[in-house]
Amino acid sequence: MALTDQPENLRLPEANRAGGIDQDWAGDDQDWWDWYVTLAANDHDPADLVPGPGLPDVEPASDEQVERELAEPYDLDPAAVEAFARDAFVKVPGVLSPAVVRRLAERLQELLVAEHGDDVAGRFTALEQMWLHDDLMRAVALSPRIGGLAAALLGEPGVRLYHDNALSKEPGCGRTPWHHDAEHFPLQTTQAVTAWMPMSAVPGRMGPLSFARGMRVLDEMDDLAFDKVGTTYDVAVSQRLAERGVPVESSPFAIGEVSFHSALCFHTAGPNLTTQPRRALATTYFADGARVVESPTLISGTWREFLPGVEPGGLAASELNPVVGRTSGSTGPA
Ligand SMILES: O=C(O)CCC(=O)C(=O)O
Repeated sequence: MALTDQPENLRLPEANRAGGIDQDWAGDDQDWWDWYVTLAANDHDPADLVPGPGLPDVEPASDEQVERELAEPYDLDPAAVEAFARDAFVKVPGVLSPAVVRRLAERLQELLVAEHGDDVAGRFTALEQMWLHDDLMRAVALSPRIGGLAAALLGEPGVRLYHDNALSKEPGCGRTPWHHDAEHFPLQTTQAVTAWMPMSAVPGRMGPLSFARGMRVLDEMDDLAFDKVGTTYDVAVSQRLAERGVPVESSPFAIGEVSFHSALCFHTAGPNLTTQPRRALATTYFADGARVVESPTLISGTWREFLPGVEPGGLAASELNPVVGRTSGSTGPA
């Protein structure tokens, strides 16, 4: 406890400890994740780690094969579009081949170790804006296949890239707190979607992304206050979902399966109780034409890096936000 008797969270940058959430995040993206996972309630310290599934047991694709696959359109079942509109998320099978997953997973391993080293047990390590300096990661972030799926699911003629992310839940890392992304993205639209692309199969013990079913779940949560210090928001969302009987989809991911969740989707992830890092590439897209909100909060983290030169209220269309998905006509970057 601080002298004021207010609870403290030492993972918050000092500049963010006083006041509420209406302030700019003062740390970097990794600081944000190190703080964010402290907002999740965990019953006990993760123990008894078991081996994970390993990487796909195939030869990795060549870089050319990765680029080719990610450039090809995916034949989306119209039922998936309906499911997304109703449920706020959908899991789409076979978006990436096992060989492509393997190649991307190997590259991601190199990038993560270069940035964070290998003494990371129990942490949630992240990377963002990889596409600016890595050709394979650029093929993912600017992928007409993934961007096209995002545009089709949102029903938008064009979607722009917000950012790419690597999300590595290291062995023994606890839960990801319940949240929805509309408060993470400082955008005046909820027409935004994140493609969560696991870099292996993700069994239940590894912490697959889990989703509360329903596009209007936010209506049930409107009165709950975000807690920037402790776990009360995470606990309150979890209790409210149970009280209101909101179904939660918490199933394993197969190799190559990709989930798409709306900015309105409440989601969480379990702890990683395996000895293998639970890794995913997550790319977020939003409707072309969206503007930045007037007052971004610290929950939006390092948003200025993703929208350089764009001020609050401005059009979210910097040079780092190309149109990468279209529902008709060209599917390439604008
Ligand atoms: O990977 C995780 O555990 C959380 C990811 C997440 O919340 C997101 O991609 O929106």
